[in-house]
Amino acid sequence: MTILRCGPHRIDLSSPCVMGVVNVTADSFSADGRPDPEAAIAHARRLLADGAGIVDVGGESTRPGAAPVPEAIELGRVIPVVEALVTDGAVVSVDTMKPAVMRAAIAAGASMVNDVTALAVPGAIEAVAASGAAVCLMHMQGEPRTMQQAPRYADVVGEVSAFLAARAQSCRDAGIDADRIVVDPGFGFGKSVAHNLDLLRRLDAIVDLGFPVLAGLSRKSTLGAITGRDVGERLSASVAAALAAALRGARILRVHDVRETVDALAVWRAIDPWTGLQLRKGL
Ligand code: 9MG
Repeated sequence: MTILRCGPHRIDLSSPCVMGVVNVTADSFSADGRPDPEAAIAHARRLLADGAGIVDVGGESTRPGAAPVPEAIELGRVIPVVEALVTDGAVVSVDTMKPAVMRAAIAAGASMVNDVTALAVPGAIEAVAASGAAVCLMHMQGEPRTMQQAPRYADVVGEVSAFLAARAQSCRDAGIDADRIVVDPGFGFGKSVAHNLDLLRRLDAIVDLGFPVLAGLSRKSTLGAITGRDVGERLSASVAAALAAALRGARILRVHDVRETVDALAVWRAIDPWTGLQLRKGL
Protein backbone atom coordinates (compact mmCIF):
# COMPACT_ATOMS: atom_id res chain seq x y z
CA MET A 1 0.00 0.00 0.00
CA THR A 2 1.32 3.48 -0.89
CA ILE A 3 0.36 6.16 1.62
CA LEU A 4 1.07 9.85 0.93
CA ARG A 5 1.44 11.91 4.08
CA CYS A 6 -0.02 15.42 3.58
CA GLY A 7 -0.15 17.41 6.79
CA PRO A 8 -2.91 15.82 8.90
CA HIS A 9 -4.13 13.69 5.97
CA ARG A 10 -3.07 10.23 4.82
CA ILE A 11 -3.96 9.49 1.20
CA ASP A 12 -4.09 5.87 0.12
CA LEU A 13 -2.62 5.80 -3.37
CA SER A 14 -2.94 2.07 -3.93
CA SER A 15 -5.67 3.20 -6.28
CA PRO A 16 -5.23 6.40 -8.35
CA CYS A 17 -6.41 9.66 -6.79
CA VAL A 18 -7.90 12.49 -8.85
CA MET A 19 -6.59 16.01 -8.22
CA GLY A 20 -8.96 18.73 -9.44
CA VAL A 21 -7.53 21.90 -11.00
CA VAL A 22 -8.68 25.20 -9.46
CA ASN A 23 -7.09 28.16 -11.24
CA VAL A 24 -7.68 31.54 -9.60
CA THR A 25 -6.17 33.42 -12.52
CA ALA A 26 -7.13 36.12 -14.97
CA ASP A 27 -8.05 33.53 -17.62
CA SER A 28 -10.48 31.60 -15.37
CA PHE A 29 -13.21 32.60 -12.86
CA SER A 30 -12.66 36.12 -14.03
CA ALA A 31 -14.95 39.02 -14.73
CA ASP A 32 -13.18 41.89 -16.51
CA GLY A 33 -9.84 40.07 -16.16
CA ARG A 34 -10.10 40.02 -12.33
CA PRO A 35 -10.08 36.55 -10.78
CA ASP A 36 -13.03 35.82 -8.50
CA PRO A 37 -12.11 33.73 -5.41
CA GLU A 38 -15.80 33.07 -4.59
CA ALA A 39 -16.36 31.49 -8.00
CA ALA A 40 -13.17 29.46 -7.55
CA ILE A 41 -14.40 28.18 -4.16
CA ALA A 42 -17.74 27.15 -5.66
CA HIS A 43 -15.93 25.40 -8.52
CA ALA A 44 -13.59 23.57 -6.12
CA ARG A 45 -16.58 22.38 -4.07
CA ARG A 46 -18.12 20.94 -7.23
CA LEU A 47 -14.87 19.10 -8.03
CA LEU A 48 -14.77 17.66 -4.50
CA ALA A 49 -18.39 16.55 -4.77
CA ASP A 50 -17.50 14.94 -8.11
CA GLY A 51 -14.84 12.81 -6.40
CA ALA A 52 -11.61 14.80 -6.35
CA GLY A 53 -9.35 13.55 -3.54
CA ILE A 54 -7.22 16.69 -3.71
CA VAL A 55 -7.86 20.18 -5.10
CA ASP A 56 -4.91 22.11 -6.52
CA VAL A 57 -5.32 25.87 -6.08
CA GLY A 58 -3.14 28.19 -8.16
CA GLY A 59 -3.03 31.97 -8.55
CA GLU A 60 -0.33 32.25 -11.23
CA SER A 61 -0.76 30.69 -14.65
CA THR A 62 2.07 28.39 -15.75
CA ARG A 63 0.75 27.81 -19.25
CA PRO A 64 3.17 28.45 -22.15
CA GLY A 65 3.76 32.19 -22.62
CA ALA A 66 2.28 33.15 -19.23
CA ALA A 67 3.74 36.20 -17.49
CA PRO A 68 4.75 36.09 -13.79
CA VAL A 69 2.33 37.43 -11.15
CA PRO A 70 3.51 39.61 -8.22
CA GLU A 71 3.57 37.85 -4.84
CA ALA A 72 0.95 40.09 -3.18
CA ILE A 73 -1.52 39.47 -6.00
CA GLU A 74 -0.96 35.71 -5.91
CA LEU A 75 -1.47 35.68 -2.13
CA GLY A 76 -4.70 37.67 -2.46
CA ARG A 77 -6.03 35.19 -5.01
CA VAL A 78 -5.02 31.94 -3.36
CA ILE A 79 -5.29 32.33 0.43
CA PRO A 80 -9.06 32.98 0.70
CA VAL A 81 -9.69 29.92 -1.47
CA VAL A 82 -7.35 27.72 0.57
CA GLU A 83 -8.94 28.90 3.84
CA ALA A 84 -12.49 28.16 2.69
CA LEU A 85 -11.65 24.68 1.36
CA VAL A 86 -9.59 23.72 4.39
CA THR A 87 -12.56 24.71 6.58
CA ASP A 88 -14.61 22.24 4.52
CA GLY A 89 -12.06 19.52 5.43
CA ALA A 90 -10.62 19.18 1.92
CA VAL A 91 -7.08 18.12 1.07
CA VAL A 92 -5.77 21.32 -0.51
CA SER A 93 -2.64 21.61 -2.62
CA VAL A 94 -1.19 25.00 -3.47
CA ASP A 95 0.22 25.39 -6.96
CA THR A 96 3.01 27.94 -6.59
CA MET A 97 6.73 28.46 -7.04
CA LYS A 98 7.06 31.22 -4.43
CA PRO A 99 8.26 30.33 -0.91
CA ALA A 100 6.18 33.14 0.68
CA VAL A 101 3.01 31.80 -0.96
CA MET A 102 3.92 28.25 0.15
CA ARG A 103 4.37 29.39 3.74
CA ALA A 104 1.14 31.41 3.82
CA ALA A 105 -0.88 28.63 2.18
CA ILE A 106 0.51 26.02 4.58
CA ALA A 107 -0.31 28.34 7.51
CA ALA A 108 -3.85 28.56 6.09
CA GLY A 109 -4.08 24.75 6.10
CA ALA A 110 -2.83 23.65 2.67
CA SER A 111 -1.35 20.17 3.05
CA MET A 112 0.53 19.87 -0.25
CA VAL A 113 2.76 22.12 -2.36
CA ASN A 114 2.70 21.61 -6.12
CA ASP A 115 5.73 23.37 -7.56
CA VAL A 116 6.42 23.26 -11.30
CA THR A 117 10.04 24.28 -10.55
CA ALA A 118 10.56 21.39 -8.07
CA LEU A 119 11.36 23.78 -5.18
CA ALA A 120 14.09 25.58 -7.14
CA VAL A 121 13.55 29.07 -5.69
CA PRO A 122 15.80 29.74 -2.66
CA GLY A 123 13.81 29.13 0.53
CA ALA A 124 11.28 26.78 -1.10
CA ILE A 125 12.76 23.51 0.19
CA GLU A 126 13.00 25.02 3.67
CA ALA A 127 9.36 26.20 3.53
CA VAL A 128 8.18 22.64 2.85
CA ALA A 129 10.69 20.98 5.19
CA ALA A 130 9.51 23.15 8.09
CA SER A 131 5.94 21.88 7.58
CA GLY A 132 4.22 18.51 7.40
CA ALA A 133 3.02 19.21 3.86
CA ALA A 134 3.59 16.87 0.95
CA VAL A 135 5.33 18.18 -2.16
CA CYS A 136 5.00 17.48 -5.87
CA LEU A 137 8.35 17.95 -7.65
CA MET A 138 7.78 18.61 -11.35
CA HIS A 139 10.27 18.67 -14.21
CA MET A 140 10.30 21.69 -16.50
CA GLN A 141 12.85 22.67 -19.14
CA GLY A 142 13.16 26.48 -19.19
CA GLU A 143 10.44 28.74 -17.80
CA PRO A 144 6.76 29.14 -18.70
CA ARG A 145 7.24 32.29 -20.82
CA THR A 146 9.59 30.60 -23.31
CA MET A 147 9.62 26.86 -22.55
CA GLN A 148 7.80 25.69 -25.69
CA GLN A 149 10.03 27.61 -28.13
CA ALA A 150 12.64 24.91 -28.76
CA PRO A 151 12.66 22.07 -26.21
CA ARG A 152 15.69 19.79 -26.73
CA TYR A 153 16.82 16.56 -25.07
CA ALA A 154 19.34 13.86 -25.98
CA ASP A 155 17.31 11.38 -23.92
CA VAL A 156 14.12 12.88 -22.52
CA VAL A 157 13.21 9.94 -20.25
CA GLY A 158 16.73 9.62 -18.82
CA GLU A 159 17.13 13.37 -18.26
CA VAL A 160 13.73 13.84 -16.63
CA SER A 161 14.26 10.78 -14.38
CA ALA A 162 17.73 11.94 -13.33
CA PHE A 163 16.44 15.44 -12.55
CA LEU A 164 13.55 14.14 -10.43
CA ALA A 165 15.81 11.70 -8.57
CA ALA A 166 18.24 14.55 -7.75
CA ARG A 167 15.47 16.90 -6.56
CA ALA A 168 13.92 14.16 -4.42
CA GLN A 169 17.35 13.52 -2.86
CA SER A 170 17.74 17.25 -2.09
CA CYS A 171 14.35 17.16 -0.36
CA ARG A 172 15.35 14.06 1.63
CA ASP A 173 18.63 15.78 2.62
CA ALA A 174 16.60 18.78 3.85
CA GLY A 175 14.52 16.50 6.09
CA ILE A 176 11.43 15.88 3.95
CA ASP A 177 10.44 12.24 4.47
CA ALA A 178 10.02 10.04 1.40
CA ASP A 179 6.33 9.50 2.14
CA ARG A 180 5.71 13.24 1.58
CA ILE A 181 7.27 13.32 -1.92
CA VAL A 182 5.51 13.00 -5.29
CA VAL A 183 7.28 13.28 -8.66
CA ASP A 184 5.93 14.47 -11.99
CA PRO A 185 7.51 14.41 -15.49
CA GLY A 186 5.84 17.72 -16.32
CA PHE A 187 3.96 16.96 -19.52
CA GLY A 188 3.97 20.06 -21.73
CA PHE A 189 6.58 21.95 -19.71
CA GLY A 190 9.41 22.41 -22.20
CA LYS A 191 8.48 19.29 -24.19
CA SER A 192 7.41 18.63 -27.77
CA VAL A 193 4.56 16.26 -28.63
CA ALA A 194 7.16 13.51 -29.25
CA HIS A 195 8.81 14.17 -25.87
CA ASN A 196 5.45 13.97 -24.08
CA LEU A 197 4.56 10.72 -25.81
CA ASP A 198 7.97 9.20 -25.03
CA LEU A 199 7.53 10.14 -21.36
CA LEU A 200 4.05 8.65 -21.25
CA ARG A 201 5.13 5.43 -22.99
CA ARG A 202 8.08 5.08 -20.60
CA LEU A 203 6.36 6.31 -17.43
CA ASP A 204 7.64 3.11 -15.76
CA ALA A 205 11.09 4.77 -15.60
CA ILE A 206 9.63 7.57 -13.46
CA VAL A 207 7.54 5.12 -11.38
CA ASP A 208 10.73 3.15 -10.70
CA LEU A 209 12.18 6.15 -8.82
CA GLY A 210 10.04 4.87 -5.93
CA PHE A 211 7.79 7.89 -5.34
CA PRO A 212 4.12 8.25 -6.33
CA VAL A 213 3.88 9.78 -9.81
CA LEU A 214 1.54 12.66 -10.65
CA ALA A 215 0.50 13.03 -14.28
CA GLY A 216 -1.05 16.19 -15.70
CA LEU A 217 -2.16 15.84 -19.32
CA SER A 218 -5.63 17.36 -19.01
CA ARG A 219 -6.58 19.55 -22.01
CA LYS A 220 -2.90 20.04 -22.94
CA SER A 221 -1.75 21.04 -26.41
CA THR A 222 -0.28 17.59 -27.11
CA LEU A 223 -3.86 16.29 -26.99
CA GLY A 224 -4.84 19.11 -29.35
CA ALA A 225 -2.04 18.13 -31.72
CA ILE A 226 -3.19 14.50 -31.72
CA THR A 227 -6.93 15.14 -32.08
CA GLY A 228 -7.00 18.50 -33.89
CA ARG A 229 -9.38 19.81 -31.20
CA ASP A 230 -9.40 23.19 -29.45
CA VAL A 231 -8.77 23.35 -25.72
CA GLY A 232 -12.48 23.33 -24.81
CA GLU A 233 -13.05 20.16 -26.82
CA ARG A 234 -10.43 17.87 -25.34
CA LEU A 235 -12.54 16.05 -22.73
CA SER A 236 -12.40 12.58 -24.34
CA ALA A 237 -8.72 12.95 -25.14
CA SER A 238 -8.02 14.07 -21.55
CA VAL A 239 -9.84 11.11 -20.02
CA ALA A 240 -8.05 8.70 -22.38
CA ALA A 241 -4.68 10.23 -21.47
CA ALA A 242 -5.42 10.08 -17.73
CA LEU A 243 -6.33 6.40 -18.00
CA ALA A 244 -3.21 5.67 -20.06
CA ALA A 245 -1.10 7.34 -17.36
CA ALA A 246 -2.88 5.43 -14.58
CA LEU A 247 -2.33 2.15 -16.45
CA ARG A 248 1.37 2.95 -16.54
CA GLY A 249 1.49 3.55 -12.80
CA ALA A 250 0.57 7.22 -12.23
CA ARG A 251 -1.03 7.54 -8.80
CA ILE A 252 -2.32 11.14 -8.89
CA LEU A 253 -4.11 12.45 -11.99
CA ARG A 254 -4.28 16.25 -12.20
CA VAL A 255 -7.40 17.02 -14.25
CA HIS A 256 -9.99 19.69 -15.02
CA ASP A 257 -12.80 17.19 -15.67
CA VAL A 258 -13.02 15.35 -12.38
CA ARG A 259 -16.39 13.64 -12.74
CA GLU A 260 -15.57 12.08 -16.11
CA THR A 261 -12.12 10.93 -14.95
CA VAL A 262 -13.53 9.43 -11.75
CA ASP A 263 -16.11 7.51 -13.81
CA ALA A 264 -13.45 6.19 -16.19
CA LEU A 265 -11.33 5.01 -13.26
CA ALA A 266 -14.39 3.34 -11.69
CA VAL A 267 -14.94 1.32 -14.86
CA TRP A 268 -11.28 0.33 -14.97
CA ARG A 269 -11.35 -0.66 -11.28
CA ALA A 270 -14.45 -2.78 -11.79
CA ILE A 271 -12.73 -4.63 -14.64
CA ASP A 272 -9.39 -4.87 -12.88
CA PRO A 273 -9.76 -4.65 -9.09
CA TRP A 274 -5.96 -4.69 -8.69
CA THR A 275 -5.98 -1.23 -10.25
CA GLY A 276 -3.76 -2.23 -13.11
CA LEU A 277 -0.54 -2.55 -11.12
CA GLN A 278 0.14 -5.95 -12.61
CA LEU A 279 -0.60 -4.65 -16.11
CA ARG A 280 1.92 -1.84 -15.87
CA LYS A 281 5.06 -3.96 -16.21
CA GLY A 282 3.63 -5.79 -19.19
CA LEU A 283 2.91 -2.69 -21.25
C1 9MG B 1 0.33 23.68 -12.46
N1 9MG B 1 0.40 22.60 -13.43
C2 9MG B 1 -0.02 22.64 -14.73
N2 9MG B 1 0.23 21.46 -15.32
C3 9MG B 1 0.80 20.66 -14.38
C4 9MG B 1 1.30 19.36 -14.38
O1 9MG B 1 1.30 18.61 -15.47
N3 9MG B 1 1.82 18.85 -13.24
C5 9MG B 1 1.87 19.63 -12.11
N4 9MG B 1 2.40 19.06 -11.01
N5 9MG B 1 1.42 20.88 -12.06
C6 9MG B 1 0.90 21.39 -13.18
